[in-house]
Amino acid sequence: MRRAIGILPFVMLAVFIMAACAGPRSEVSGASVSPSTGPVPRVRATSPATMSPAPSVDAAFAKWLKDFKADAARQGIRQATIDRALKDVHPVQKILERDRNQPEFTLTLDIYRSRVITPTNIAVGRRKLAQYEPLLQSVAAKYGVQPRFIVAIWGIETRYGAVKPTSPIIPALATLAFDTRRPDYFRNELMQALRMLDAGYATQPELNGSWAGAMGQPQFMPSSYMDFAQDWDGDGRRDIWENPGDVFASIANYLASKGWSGNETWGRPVLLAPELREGLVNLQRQKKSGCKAIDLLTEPRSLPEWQAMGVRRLDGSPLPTRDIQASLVMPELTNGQAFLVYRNYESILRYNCAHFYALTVGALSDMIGGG
Ligand SMILES: [Ca+2]
Repeated sequence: MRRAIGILPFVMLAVFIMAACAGPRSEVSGASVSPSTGPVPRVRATSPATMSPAPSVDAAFAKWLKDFKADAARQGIRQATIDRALKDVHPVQKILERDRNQPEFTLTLDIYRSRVITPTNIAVGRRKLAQYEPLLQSVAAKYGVQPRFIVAIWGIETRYGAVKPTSPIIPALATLAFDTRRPDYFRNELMQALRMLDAGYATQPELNGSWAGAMGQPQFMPSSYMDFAQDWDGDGRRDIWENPGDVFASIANYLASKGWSGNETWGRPVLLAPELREGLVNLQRQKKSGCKAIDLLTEPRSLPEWQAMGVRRLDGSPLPTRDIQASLVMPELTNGQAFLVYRNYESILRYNCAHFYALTVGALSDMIGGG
């Protein structure tokens, strides 16, 4: 993985995002596999560079797979689907290695953001916004999500659809479900992938994605596909792989279902009084949301309250007087930049539970613009 990092900045970014993830779709990140990387070699590959598993791994996996197949049958998935989907599936050693060796947080927010928000990515985002404006406006009207946010997420996940991850997701999900780190999460995702096949939502050759199973231009996990993907053009298929309307509507529907407010933005960078910076930890929420990044936000307060506590716009001027609830976030703790974020920011964190991701979506959406 580190070898690829040097070659492909986007892969590194995606891996970095992944390291911070905990949300429903965010066990993985977007654009985490470059089209040039190709399918990940299987454990049984004979390449000298590929580690061979101990025989006991194969035996343990075979037992696990037998149990999973029986479970899938009990859950009503047709035997033919199960047999076809899981034929010749083996644990993928490289995926186990990636999952167990996710890199430390070494990027700063500035570096991270500058690698995602390049002049090219901004220019392409603006061009896509113009190219698809009528479609995006229609989607925005239905779901109440501003086009610039849909385009920003699309751009960050798969570079506006240009990146097409090519790892078969069934072996990837089976490997991660068999692994001991997060078996329940990935077992459910594998089951949902089988449901997609059983229902004819996708064919097995179409089920390609990132190394951890995120699919299509919005990088949905199978469970997110089942729950949130949309058939915008009404052709009977929720095509998050190729159909722009389906892609946009699926992203918008996901955000809308996570509480998006179409007449608010995401937040803004701010200046803090020094004592507020030091005392931030005392203001953090006590609840557990399932997303660590959300738990690290402060309890929401009104803008006038934050103003009274010493928060200002970046230029030092007073905050807007608008009656809106905001939380304070400092993703790099006491030394880094501070942001006041609104309700929509949490919706972005539900898409991918990482502050760097959500802040970058916000910043890119501001630069793409368009309301
Ligand atoms: Ca469709």
